[in-house]
Amino acid sequence: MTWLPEASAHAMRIDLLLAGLVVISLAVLGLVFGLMLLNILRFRAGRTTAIARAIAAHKSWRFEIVWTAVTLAIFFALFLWATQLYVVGFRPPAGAIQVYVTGKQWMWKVQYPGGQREINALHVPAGRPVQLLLTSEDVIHDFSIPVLRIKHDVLPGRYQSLWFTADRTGSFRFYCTQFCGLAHSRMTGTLTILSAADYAGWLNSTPASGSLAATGEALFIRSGCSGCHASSRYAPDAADTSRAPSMVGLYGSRVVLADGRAVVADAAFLHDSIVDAPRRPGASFATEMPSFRGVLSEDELAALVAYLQTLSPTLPPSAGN
Ligand code: HEC
Ligand SMILES: [Cu+2]
Repeated sequence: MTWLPEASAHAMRIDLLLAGLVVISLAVLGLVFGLMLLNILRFRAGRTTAIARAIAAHKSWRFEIVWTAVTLAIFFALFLWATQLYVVGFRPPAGAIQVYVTGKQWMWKVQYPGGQREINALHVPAGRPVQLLLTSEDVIHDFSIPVLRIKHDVLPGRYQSLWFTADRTGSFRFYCTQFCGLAHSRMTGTLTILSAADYAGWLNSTPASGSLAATGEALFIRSGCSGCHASSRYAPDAADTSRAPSMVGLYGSRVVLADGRAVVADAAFLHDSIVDAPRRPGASFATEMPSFRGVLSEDELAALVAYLQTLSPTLPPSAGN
């Protein structure tokens, strides 16, 4: 659709769903108002009531059941169609490029795995899946890229994930779509979709102070994590889990939480565990994990999460999300 630009196959699917909803709603509207009009004309004052009685005698249960069931089936099919699109939006394919996006009154800070940083700008390659890990440093924001038909609330203290594969190059706007204070309306930025070659060139020409994972490794030592957690497959600390669980192989593994739920340790799990360590049932460690809420900034947390992912090298980044 040219009057509503789209930049991904997902956007086209969302538009198709919208068109389907509109068409079916219009059909229902037409049917209801058409029948109303018909009956207004048929039973208008002055016509003999004999016809009315003849028609009323025709009321049948079969007819009632059929039209109720058919309507229900149509709207249930719409529900399944929409649910499927919604669920897909939260399952990034393995190997997606992970980009960390932090909302803050009133700007968007963006960090790339290579260590590049930007403000109110997002560069991505066309044809490759990109996962956004969204969080806020203050109030609730909402990250929306209309041209890709994706948006999600951005909450302080936890990660939300969105993903997309853009399929055309160009520059488009993204927005904060949750009123978040005085300068909310200026909390926008530019999404630039580049060809694979241009993206590689852009990464090279944008200064970065070491990859995100390398920054995270330094932080892991500086913040004291390494005092409790093993983070190397090699001696000396490889198998030492007396003080705390090992970070090796944690990312992408299945973990059981205190409430009995089993979850896959994805980027959001790592982030949320550092902010507030989950109590594992039956865990007995010599130490207790302190909360790092407010101690580490979201930029630092992103670096730590990127680093912890490299400790599961058999998995491509973001697998298992
Ligand atoms: C004083 C020791 C200590 C320090 C320092 C510490 N942790 Fe922990 N951490 C623990 C313990 C103990 C657990 C297990 C909690 C439980 O299951 O009850 C844990 C749990 C975790 C988990 C969840 C893993 C799981 O298997 O449940 C992550 C992720 C984590 N820590 C990362 C970090 C990072 C990153 C840092 C540094 C910023 C850090 N920890 C600092 C002791 C510590
Ligand atoms: Cu905002």
